[in-house]
Amino acid sequence: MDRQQLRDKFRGALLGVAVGDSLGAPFEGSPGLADPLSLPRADKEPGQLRYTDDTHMTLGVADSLVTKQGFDGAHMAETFARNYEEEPWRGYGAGPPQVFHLLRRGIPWNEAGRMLFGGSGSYGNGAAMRVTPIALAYYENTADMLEAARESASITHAHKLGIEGAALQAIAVTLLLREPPELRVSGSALTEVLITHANDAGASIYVDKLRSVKELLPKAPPFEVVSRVGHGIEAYEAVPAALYCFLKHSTSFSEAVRLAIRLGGDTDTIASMTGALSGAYLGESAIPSNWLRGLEGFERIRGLADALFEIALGKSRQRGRHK
Ligand code: R7I
Ligand code: MG
Ligand code: MG
Repeated sequence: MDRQQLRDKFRGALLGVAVGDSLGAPFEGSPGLADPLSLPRADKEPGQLRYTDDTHMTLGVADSLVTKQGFDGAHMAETFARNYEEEPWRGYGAGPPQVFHLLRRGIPWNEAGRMLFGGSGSYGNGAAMRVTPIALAYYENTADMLEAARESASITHAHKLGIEGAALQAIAVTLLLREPPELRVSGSALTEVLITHANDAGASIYVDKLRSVKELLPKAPPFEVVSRVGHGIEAYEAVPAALYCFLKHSTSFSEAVRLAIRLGGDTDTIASMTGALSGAYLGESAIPSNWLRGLEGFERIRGLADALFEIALGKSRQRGRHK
């Protein structure tokens, strides 16, 4: 794959997060399954598509990776807390602000997340929804990527299911970055890789849900996914649901994101994770230009994708030298 195509995929993944989030946000919590929704037109004013916490936290991950040229837990936690304090109205889940409060009381970044939900940590989808920049920066090295994905997740989502949701989403993004879109991804093969990962991690609920995704994919209509997989705020529902939406329409960014929104439930987050997968596979060039034009922070997000691309290339050169 040439450099230009790979950079297009990096941009597509990060812009995909923000576009899916912004388009899905007005429908968060809707029952879904209704008649096809007419999505807001975004071709009027730049900035009309406003993103939520999903993108806000993703940009925090990206900023921290770029500043530190890799994962630094204390720095990333501080970045999250500061961003939240500046823009607390982005629609955050209940857990992360509690973690930020604990951090401000001096609790270390790698302990605060574990103190939530009676000491079990959160299994919300908030770590998976923001993991894309980790997948980008470490896209060539699965072991390093998984370590960074898991540690970054644990800052706010220390429950094993919160962490493994982030790991699964990150693996899917890296595999799709490496895949040239002309080659038509095999949904069944990609889902199998994720099932193996979930199995190895001992996360059986993901194994079950991913098996359902695989079974449901060839069938029509797609909405059985809501009853079998779910569309909720839990990572073990939202991550497999996003994979389903992407695979169901793997050659069309807009169809995949529209399906995620039509499923209802946690629409901004599922559409955002669907957008990350589709963008990583098809590239920025596959995202409708009116959506990109309307996106809040478009230039900044694209610039961060380019900075992550440079980090990834730097890591690749370093690995080459050490071989
Ligand atoms: O995961 P999180 O950051 O929320 C992300 C969601 C996305 O939809 C965003 O768009 C935004 O709207 O919020 O926030 P958390 O509070 O960590 O997790 C989300 C919810 O999952 C919690 O508020 C709980 O309702 C539930 N939850 C749990 N419930 C019981 N026991 C998460 N972990 C637990 C648990 O261990
Ligand atoms: Mg949100
Ligand atoms: Mg959401």
